[in-house]
Amino acid sequence: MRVVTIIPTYNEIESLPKTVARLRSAEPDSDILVVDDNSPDGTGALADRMAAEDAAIHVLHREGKAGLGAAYIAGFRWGLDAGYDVLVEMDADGSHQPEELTRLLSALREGADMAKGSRWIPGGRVVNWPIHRKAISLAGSLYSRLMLGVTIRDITGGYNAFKAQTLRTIDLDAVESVGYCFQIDLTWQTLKAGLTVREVPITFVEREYGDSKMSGGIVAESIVLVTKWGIADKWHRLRAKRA
Ligand SMILES: Nc1nc2c(ncn2[C@@H]2O[C@H](COP(=O)(O)OP(=O)(O)O)[C@@H](O)[C@H]2O)c(=O)[nH]1
Ligand SMILES: [Mg+2]
Repeated sequence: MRVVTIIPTYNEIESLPKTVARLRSAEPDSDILVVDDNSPDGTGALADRMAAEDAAIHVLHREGKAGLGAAYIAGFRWGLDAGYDVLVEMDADGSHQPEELTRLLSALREGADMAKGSRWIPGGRVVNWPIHRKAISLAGSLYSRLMLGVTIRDITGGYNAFKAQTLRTIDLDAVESVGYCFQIDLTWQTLKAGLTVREVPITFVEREYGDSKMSGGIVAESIVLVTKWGIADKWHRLRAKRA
């Protein structure tokens, strides 16, 4: 299995080297693609220096901050073109433990089409998260379960591994979300394609350095899109029943 771990960055100059070093030692067979949106703090230039010293590290530079979803889509296209068998999503800020990647990869080996790191199944947990972030995360997953009729406990989670075939099957052009709703979007597209998503327990640790890019707009986008997808899905089911 040729694996590439995609790390999107926006102002992660303190966190990125720590995350990359941990990933290189925990999972030496995984290549790394940093997707930087022209971070004002120089994260992109730092990533270039790391790439110059380590052939497993690659960097994709984008013009400006265009959201997590857009950064990952660009990273997926790069990874698919380069012929990787597995593509992994990982935050730069240390929230996703590189040492736990092996669990996600095992789930794919055991047959899952997408492995989803989950904070909200037995064995999963969050460390140092303020109560309002826990509430947003749990409410987001609950609302998605109700609207979309899925069983996933942590649908907004961003520590995911995909077989290349999964990303080829779902239409990346159809992914509409810009912000973190992207994670719900990808999971929903995978399930709708009839593929299997397996949740794997992870420990999510809140960042020590830098700032979260979470915003009210990101939450609003998720509510609007999940509601829209849920209504469309119920409508299709109703029509299928009548036909
Ligand atoms: N390239 C890129 N990366 C982003 C963008 N927004 C967030 N990220 C990265 O996505 C990851 C998760 O973001 P973070 O702000 O930590 O979200 P939180 O953990 O939900 O608070 C981090 O590695 C960020 O640097 C963006 O617009 N472009
Ligand atoms: Mg974070």
